[in-house]
Amino acid sequence: MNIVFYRAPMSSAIPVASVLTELQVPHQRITFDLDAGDQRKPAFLKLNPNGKVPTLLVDGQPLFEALAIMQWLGDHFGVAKKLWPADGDPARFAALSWSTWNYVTLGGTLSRLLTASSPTVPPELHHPPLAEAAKQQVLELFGLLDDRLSQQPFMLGQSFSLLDIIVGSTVLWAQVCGVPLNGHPALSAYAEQCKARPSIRDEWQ
Ligand SMILES: N[C@@H](CCC(=O)N[C@@H](CS)C(=O)NCC(=O)O)C(=O)O
Repeated sequence: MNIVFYRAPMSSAIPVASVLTELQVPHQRITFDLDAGDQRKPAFLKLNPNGKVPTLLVDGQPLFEALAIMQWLGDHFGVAKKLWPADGDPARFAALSWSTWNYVTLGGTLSRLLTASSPTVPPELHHPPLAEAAKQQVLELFGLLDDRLSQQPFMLGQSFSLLDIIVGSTVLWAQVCGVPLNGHPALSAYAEQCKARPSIRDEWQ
């Protein structure tokens, strides 16, 4: 199987890079300079009309959206390594639910926080009350993770899985965006553990 991975430093491609490393999937990496507009070149837009990384090319077939890519990598390479539950495994529903929650619910709320306050967004779009409300919502969602992780060390139970790369990477990103973890001790300890995992650590340097 021939896999080409389009990425950019400090981007949404980070967790996908960690998953590829964790699973030791042979692939070719192509690093885009997003400021130079590599992602808008016509040949790439034919693969992903959104002009975004991450994008994977699997035997010539494009696959985009980080969540879809990681769920596919989990199914294809993660099950044999016991890092992703197969269909029929009791942990499968939790893996699908929490990985989707990570992008849609937690990621969506984090994205509202960034739009309302990030220095990378034009100041005329900033909205301090909206930013504060979104930050409080992220903290509430962190509460759900903290509850789960105070009962078990990893998102799926006793052992590390790809779900921890998915959720751990978003928690680390939220920290970069200024959301504190100190009110959530189990989540805080979990974030440290994720940060120390070589497949995650190496992508954040
Ligand atoms: N929902 C997409 C988001 C991808 C995305 O926004 N990628 C950004 C980098 S973080 C990008 O490629 N931006 C280039 C551009 O918008 O021109 C995913 O999860 O894969």
